[in-house]
Amino acid sequence: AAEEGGISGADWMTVDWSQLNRGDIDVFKRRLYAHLKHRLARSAEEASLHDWYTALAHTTRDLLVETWTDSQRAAASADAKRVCYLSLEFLIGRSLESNLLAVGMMDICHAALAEMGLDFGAIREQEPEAALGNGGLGRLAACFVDSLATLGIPGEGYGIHYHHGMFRQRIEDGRQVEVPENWLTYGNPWEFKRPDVCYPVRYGGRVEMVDDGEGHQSFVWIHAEEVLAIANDLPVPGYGGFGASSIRLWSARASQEFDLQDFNRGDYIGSVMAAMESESLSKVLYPDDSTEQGKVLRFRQEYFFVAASVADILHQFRAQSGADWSLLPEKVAIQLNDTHPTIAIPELMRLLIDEQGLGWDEAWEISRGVFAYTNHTLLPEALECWPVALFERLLPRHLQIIYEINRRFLDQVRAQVPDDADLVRRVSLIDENGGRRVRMAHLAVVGSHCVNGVARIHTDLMKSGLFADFHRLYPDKIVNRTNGITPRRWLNQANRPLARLISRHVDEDWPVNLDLLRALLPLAEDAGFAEEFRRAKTANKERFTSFSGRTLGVWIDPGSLFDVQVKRIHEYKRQLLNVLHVITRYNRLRHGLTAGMVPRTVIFAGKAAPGYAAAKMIIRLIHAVAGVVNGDPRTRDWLRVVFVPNYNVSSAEVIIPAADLSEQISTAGTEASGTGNMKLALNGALTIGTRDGANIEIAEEVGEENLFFFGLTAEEVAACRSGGYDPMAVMHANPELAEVLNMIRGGYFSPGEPEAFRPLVDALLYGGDHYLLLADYAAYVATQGLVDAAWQDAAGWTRSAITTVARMGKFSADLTVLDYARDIWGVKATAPVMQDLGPYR
Ligand code: B1N
Repeated sequence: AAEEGGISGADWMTVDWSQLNRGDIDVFKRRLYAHLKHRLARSAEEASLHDWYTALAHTTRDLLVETWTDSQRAAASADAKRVCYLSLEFLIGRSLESNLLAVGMMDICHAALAEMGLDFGAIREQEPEAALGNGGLGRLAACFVDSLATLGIPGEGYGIHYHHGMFRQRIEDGRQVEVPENWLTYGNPWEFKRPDVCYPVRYGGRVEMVDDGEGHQSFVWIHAEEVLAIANDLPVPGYGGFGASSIRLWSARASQEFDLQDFNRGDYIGSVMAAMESESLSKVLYPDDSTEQGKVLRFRQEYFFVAASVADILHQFRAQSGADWSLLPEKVAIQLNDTHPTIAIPELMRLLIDEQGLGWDEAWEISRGVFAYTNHTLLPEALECWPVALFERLLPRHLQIIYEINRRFLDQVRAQVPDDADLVRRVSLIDENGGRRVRMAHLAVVGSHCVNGVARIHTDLMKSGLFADFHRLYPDKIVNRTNGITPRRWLNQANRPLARLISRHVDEDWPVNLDLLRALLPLAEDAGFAEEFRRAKTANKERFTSFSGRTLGVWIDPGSLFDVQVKRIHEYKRQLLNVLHVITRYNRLRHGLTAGMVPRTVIFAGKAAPGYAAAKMIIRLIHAVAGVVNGDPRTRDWLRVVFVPNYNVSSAEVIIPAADLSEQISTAGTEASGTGNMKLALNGALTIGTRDGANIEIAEEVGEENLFFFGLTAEEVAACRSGGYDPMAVMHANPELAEVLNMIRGGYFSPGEPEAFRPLVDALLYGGDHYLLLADYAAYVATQGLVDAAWQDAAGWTRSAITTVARMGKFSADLTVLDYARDIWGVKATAPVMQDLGPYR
């Protein structure tokens, strides 16, 4: 079923047998059989596809372990500085194929399986995704660790070993239904459990002041609860078998199987329940992307993984460098992936002061030298503000430290800018409006030596908006690091037809030096190459088509223009604007206005946060519109709508290579960067988008003539909002728009329940249309007309697509990570590929 994530691709790989060594294939087979027999106790006759997957994963894992342990040892003996990337999310996806490609064993594996009569495509589908993230932020963390590994930068990711990752999305009656995801049911062959790497994490209780009698006071946290954090390591091989990295994921274990006191009182069940409760800490990923729920369990999760990671970092430092804590910033850089791990700042201060006996100033200098913070969103609803009362109850000592950080910081502000009480109120770490709250972003800014945004416009808006006061106080602190994606997974692995074509024409090192794709530029004018490029795209579209036919029962024409919007469903991303365009197009077709139009398939995929009613209603509307449009014999040859359920890394790997048009239509100023925009462009889709996030920088690279910009700029959005925007007037001025809105509002797509979608339209007409869909509607529809015209010029379209691919080198995560490494972390890359990185070295 589609929601099982099963998009298979038979014959996806072709093997060049002449390059293979007979002996290698035989060794591979022997290892595979050995795992099947000794690990699974199965014979080849008995083995299920899943057994083969497990045996194959272990065979592959054996191949990476050597480099993995070597590079860990090398980093340790070089005593090099290392990077710790703290993230509540790592959206890793499947590992079998990427690991085989990294160690260069893909062809041998294919040959071995083929001789054994096994289908790699089918075996690959057995692997459940490691979906330990919501969307872009979590996938970015996974791409960055891939780059650390490939570049040979010492360091790793730290996160949570969620028992249940991102929920599986089922669609029932056109509605999203969330189903728990169970990726660990059959075990995880990739991970190494480390029960010996284990740290206690404490909560609750009170703080006592101790006086040593000589006027020196110190603080003791008498905690009330304790949980153990156990390490699980996922090896991440670098491409080409040089470096390696890992992701250390913590799982929670009760520090006592059961509470002895309860047990002795005769409450056996109660005592075991308490243990279960502490294990709930790593049970489930919060499925909210860009919204903050303020839930106690989330707060506990954040401290849980932070406390374990910081303890581990200090433990390793001590083992390596002894107890001269002033050296810590020379040995470790800790990157905070958004504010989720920000409690690491007071945690490090606490350990240095309370446990190691350092003075405040010394501890503070060390701490600021170690931490850097990445901001990923400006949306107010996503900014973490934890109630002071929650800190008092769970982390009383951390609250004291935050107060002291704040006291010293505000003194400095008053000294720097006298007599500005409002400034002090605005920048304070404590929000005093309504219940008192800790502003985690302010804590992160004050406690870090560097703060970065994730695309140029986003960083500029941080400086002029959210962090304007901080930018005046610390003019050099806020910098830009535009996001990137790993070319290994997002081109070499996901798009084999194009990757093979590229490798025939440019230096085969392109997966570790994406700028080499520039060699494709002259080929954009070459008719023969263009033909091959189109053939690769068609192969990807056919793979998608056979999947959607088999699993969704929607048969689409691979010759139509594939218009793709895949990402979390959110009002600011404006999937609803896309739907307004689809309905407009439908109406024109119904009225016989086909002039200039080309056949299109509009593809959506994405999950809504379970409590986000508007986003769920948009999913329902997409299905309702699909039902009407796909069923109408007058229009079905011209327009189809497909919603692919359960969007995840694996389905992205199939959808993205098939796309012709990439929809990046967020209200300007709202999408911090986007990374799907980069993946789609790298796979040869042309972008229709707003001047938002990384779209702006993509346009600078690929050329505005090769993409379709439309709509208000961020400045115009701000002006429009403050200048009495009247959505109703916009509707009245545009009869086509009025017709579309009336159809949705009047139940055209929901005849059995005419009011079903009214709230969506009412939010636009009477609710202020916060994301300015109506303001951008006319420009969007007109620009979609330009897309049709461009598509009719097949040669011109292909030229633009090739040019786009050739000019996407800037968005390799390798370059992004190198920029962090050089200026923010102060660490060096050691991989031989560094020689090839030319101007970016
Ligand atoms: O981070 C991505 C960006 O490319 C996207 O533009 C941005 O929307 C995304 C709370 C978030 N920002 N904030 C989150 C995720 C989970 C959560 O609980 C916020 N995700 C982003 C990578 O920079």
